[in-house]
Amino acid sequence: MTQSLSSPRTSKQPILTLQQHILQEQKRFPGASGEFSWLLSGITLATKMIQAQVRRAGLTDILGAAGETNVQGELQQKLDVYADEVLMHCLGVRESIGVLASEENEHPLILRAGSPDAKYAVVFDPLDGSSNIDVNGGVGTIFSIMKRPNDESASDPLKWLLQPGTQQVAAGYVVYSSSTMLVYSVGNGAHGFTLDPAIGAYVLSHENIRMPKVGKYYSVNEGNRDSFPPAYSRFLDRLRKGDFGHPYSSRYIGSLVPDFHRTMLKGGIFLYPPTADHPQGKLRLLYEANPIAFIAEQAGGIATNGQGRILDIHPESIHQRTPLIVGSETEMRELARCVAEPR
Ligand code: AHM
Ligand code: MG
Repeated sequence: MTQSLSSPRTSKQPILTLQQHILQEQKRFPGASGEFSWLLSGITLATKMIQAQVRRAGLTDILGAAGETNVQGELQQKLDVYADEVLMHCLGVRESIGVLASEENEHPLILRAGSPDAKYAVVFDPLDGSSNIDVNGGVGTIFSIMKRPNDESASDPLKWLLQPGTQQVAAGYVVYSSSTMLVYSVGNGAHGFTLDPAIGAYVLSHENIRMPKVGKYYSVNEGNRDSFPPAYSRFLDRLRKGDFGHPYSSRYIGSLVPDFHRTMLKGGIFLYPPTADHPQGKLRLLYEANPIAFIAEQAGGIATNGQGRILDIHPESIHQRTPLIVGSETEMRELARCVAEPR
């Protein structure tokens, strides 16, 4: 099937870039100085650099593997290390950021916590699902932004990070797949932008995303099923049998960002419950579950740890794990029913 190209002059839809959208959003905050859009531009620049390398991933076998020198004489890095360094670099120079934390580093990077200009903390997973790189599967970057606390706890940079997800001022992700797409929210809906590689700009393609109230797919690593708490097995049986209106199909990549992105656009449910190997869940609260839950709620979905709302959890450590169940209203309600059943 061929795709038709419409002329920008005749298209009814105005072309809106992410940069313009962020500036528009910022106007909603009286007295905003522009520093927040400058901060977000650090993330967009970094993700453009990351996607450029992700697109070349298969070539590293030809041009040099990680840890080797390639034909241009450059040292090849593993992509997740590269992604981490790019984000650290692009965000590290933004004066408004006091603290950075990443999945790749055990300890947070305290940049300028004492400075009055430093108002934000950013946490990120630079390249989630990176084992998918070897097979041309989708991967993603996930980020969450919090404000410096406005009480005495601000003197401890760790406290900037250990805030519940409700305190996120912005969150988002980039999915590197058949196209590169950035989805973000500042608490005013979730909006998606597709990178146009020809002009190097993220262009608004999915305004005010709404998660369908019910879907057709569930997404879970069924290999772990024997060690799920029994309520999850019961729930999966009921999904398959059609107890909730229709039989469900399964879709699972094993890469959170594209698995969630599909769930948000098509409806349904994504589950990473506690397992024998990961009794606290596998996914990380601060830079995986929280930003995904923020986006999900902004799109009209629900995100829990099986017991309560993800965004209400008070984190105790930066790399803390949590079960994550996120999806459409209908499936999330049925799961909550299964979990509450006496057994
Ligand atoms: P990573 O941070 O080491 O990449 O692991 C996180 C990934 C998620 O993207 C995905 O949802 C999950 O691990 C898949 O785990 P599993 O392979 O156990 O199903
Ligand atoms: Mg990860």
